[in-house]
Amino acid sequence: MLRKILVAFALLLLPQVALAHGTVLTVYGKIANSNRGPVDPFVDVFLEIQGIAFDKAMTFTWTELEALGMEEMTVQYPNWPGAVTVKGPRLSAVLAAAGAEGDKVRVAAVDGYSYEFEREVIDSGAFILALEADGKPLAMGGRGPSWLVFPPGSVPFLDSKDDTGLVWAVMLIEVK
Ligand SMILES: Nc1nc2c(c(=O)[nH]1)N[C@H]1C(S)=C(S)[C@@H](COP(=O)(O)O)O[C@H]1N2
Ligand SMILES: [Mo]
Repeated sequence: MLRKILVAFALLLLPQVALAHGTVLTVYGKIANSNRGPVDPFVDVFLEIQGIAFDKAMTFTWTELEALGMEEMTVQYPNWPGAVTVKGPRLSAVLAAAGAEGDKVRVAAVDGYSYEFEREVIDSGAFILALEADGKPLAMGGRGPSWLVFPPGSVPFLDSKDDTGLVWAVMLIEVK
């Protein structure tokens, strides 16, 4: 009985362990810091089929993102059922860790959706790369592994009637 409970518990934790130790975010483009080399067509098959190419990049595990400092923020958009409290590092902190040098930042998701922001808008606003929402880690199949969240009105000229630009299932950041 105890063994069954332990096994069930371990299985529940498995996805989190994988996210903790494996890369959940890759930052590439105009960056000064890097911890990996070029796209390898075999290893990096999903980047390859999406036509993503770089010579170097900075990768982050869940744990590394968490270590950049978890900030909490509660936001609500008109098309949401209610307010959501997210927790995660500031996007500015992620960009600083990668030594981002460009003035434009494109945040791209697993499904191919992406949105581009001016660096100064990111740095002067409250842009959180959320790892948790309402106390729960974001899931693959949900809005995970990370979700870019900023309050309505953060981006000039972006209509705040819905949450356009709040990229969920974030996988890549391109600094331009
Ligand atoms: N990964 C991903 N994030 C996304 C989108 C998307 O299609 N894919 N759509 C964006 C848009 S345009 C809006 S309005 C909100 C809500 O869209 P959704 O209902 O498709 O999530 O999520 C934003 N983030
Ligand atoms: Mo949208």
